Amino acid sequence: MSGRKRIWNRVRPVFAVSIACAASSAAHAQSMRDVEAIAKERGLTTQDLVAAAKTYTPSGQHDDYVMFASGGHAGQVFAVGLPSMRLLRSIAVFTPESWQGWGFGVGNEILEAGFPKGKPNLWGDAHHPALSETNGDYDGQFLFINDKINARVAVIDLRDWETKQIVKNPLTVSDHGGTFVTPNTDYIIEGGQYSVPFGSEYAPISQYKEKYRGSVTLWKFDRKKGRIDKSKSFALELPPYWQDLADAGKLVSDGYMFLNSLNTEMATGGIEEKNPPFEAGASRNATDFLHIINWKKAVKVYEAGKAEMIEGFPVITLKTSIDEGLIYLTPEPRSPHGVDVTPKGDFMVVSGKLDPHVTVYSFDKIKKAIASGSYSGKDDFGLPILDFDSVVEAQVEVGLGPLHTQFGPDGYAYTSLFLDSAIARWTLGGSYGSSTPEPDWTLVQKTPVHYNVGHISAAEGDTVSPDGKYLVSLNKWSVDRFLTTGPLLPQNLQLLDISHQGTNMPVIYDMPMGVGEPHYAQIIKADKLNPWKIYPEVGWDTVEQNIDPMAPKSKMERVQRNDDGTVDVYMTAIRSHFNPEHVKVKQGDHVRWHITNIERAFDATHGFAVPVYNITASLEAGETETIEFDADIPGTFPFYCSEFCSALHLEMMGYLLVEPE
Ligand code: K7E
Ligand code: CUA
Repeated sequence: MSGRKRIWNRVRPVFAVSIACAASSAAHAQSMRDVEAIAKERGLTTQDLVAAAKTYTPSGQHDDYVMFASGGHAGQVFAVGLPSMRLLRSIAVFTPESWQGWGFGVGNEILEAGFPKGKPNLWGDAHHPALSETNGDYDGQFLFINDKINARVAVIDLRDWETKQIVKNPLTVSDHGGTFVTPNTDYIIEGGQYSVPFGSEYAPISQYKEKYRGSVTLWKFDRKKGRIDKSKSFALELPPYWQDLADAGKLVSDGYMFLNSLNTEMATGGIEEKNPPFEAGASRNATDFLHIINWKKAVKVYEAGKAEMIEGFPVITLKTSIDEGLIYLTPEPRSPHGVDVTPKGDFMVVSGKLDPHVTVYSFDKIKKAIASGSYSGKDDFGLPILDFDSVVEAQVEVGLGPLHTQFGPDGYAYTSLFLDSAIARWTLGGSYGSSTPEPDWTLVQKTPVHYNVGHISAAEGDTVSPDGKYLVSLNKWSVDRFLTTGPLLPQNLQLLDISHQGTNMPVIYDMPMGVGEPHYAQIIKADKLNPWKIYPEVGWDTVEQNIDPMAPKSKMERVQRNDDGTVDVYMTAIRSHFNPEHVKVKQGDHVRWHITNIERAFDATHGFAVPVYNITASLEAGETETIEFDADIPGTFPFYCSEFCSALHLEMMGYLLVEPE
């Protein structure tokens, strides 16, 4: 401190300034004593104080990154700021969410479009979020996420952070290899998981090999419309292995995609019939298959009309794929999990859950092996198998239970180790910049995490230009890290500082996540996101992202009875009243209730809630919603605004009067 004071005195030799300086320096010294006293009282180490300084974000100061984490069986997406690890928002996707009114009047048709076999399904197992990309880099426009339990894909528009579309996969009933985008978001990849007969139709399990099938679907994304275009989407038939995770090639490997798999044994379980259980049967072989698929060529084959319609959806059959040379296999070590393409697109990293290594495949070698046409064999379905030794670049021993790999900007890769409960940092050969040691593939260090890590996510860590800086470890168990919350404990999202090269990679924050089980997350630089502060115009239809011509406007509020016995309510909301306040209908009327929030102020959200009728909505400034219901229950129903919007918020109410027949 005295050093700094001396310099200040030298550059500003004014007596008054010196006094002020001395005073502030005294205050500073007092603050430091306070910090020391607090640290002592709370038992904090110097490292703890450094971690706090790295993550504490004062009021009004914004985070540098946003992490979009899947909500697991909460069926939602959670947006978390980094480095503060503050939960910023949940985004309702597959599961009704009452704050946003999702499924309670808002988004009902979007949810219904995803109902499998038309059956109302009101939850999802949200798995792998994927941010839209331009040239392999996140562009901040859209977010996609899959639902593993029912094989659905959702589209979220990052202008308003709301779900716009849910599509149900017509072929498979569970998916895991999604969502992953191609480098310009032309396609969203959705790989299946547990094989079923196409369309999830019935077939006895004894016909597994003949009737059951795997698949990978390429959903065409129309960026202009912000929607998946089902009419330009197609799938590839795959053997009934359990295709697992996927990744799209990029840069040198652009045009290809990679899926790992398990249960190439085609075990069918049946522990109750004294068969080996799945866990044994599906990990009998020493290797499974990495699927290498030329998706650009597949698009051409599809566009040439060579796909077959199955379950009303175009499918490139295995036979066509073999004839056209679309799919190649190569062995991957025991119970593989995850396939992650390096930033330059030159290597594919596969982990073996039961193998302490990550296996690194060279795309260059893969291309050469395909071109040479010399295969080490074919699988039971006739797919060519590339010789393992001819396509592998390296195997790096990283520790026990490797799962997922992410990347830094400096030639480092990071792999989660489930059994070790650790994150491994290792070097990606020598081709990645000068900061890494000589051309080698070496484990640099391991940092313990708590506990049972699944996915990890590094800042922009699966793009062509990873940022480094932060890595979040999504831990499945938290055990003793927090207060015990009964036998059901939160997940633990741990933030690691990876900005220092070499051996220092400390955990700097523990974030309990007491909602669902986040699986995977992607972390984007906050300044790439450019969300609306309010809807662009009053009367905004948030599905069409345009003005709703039917939107109620100020001075045109009314309750309109139509000849066909339906009733249209045209209502506006502004602090602190609805207009109209009396809505009188007759029992049996079909009611279309249109409401516009005509506010233009930042954050001026109103709620709309009706008792008994199971209706709730969140109306952001400018938003129009139409809520439809049958007024089948007569009575007196006070509706009200459910957001504490103003001093007279409690007065923001009205009566729905349903006159008995
Ligand atoms: Cu590894 Cu479902 Cu992405 Cu979990 S998956 S860990
Ligand atoms: Cu509007 Cu409370």
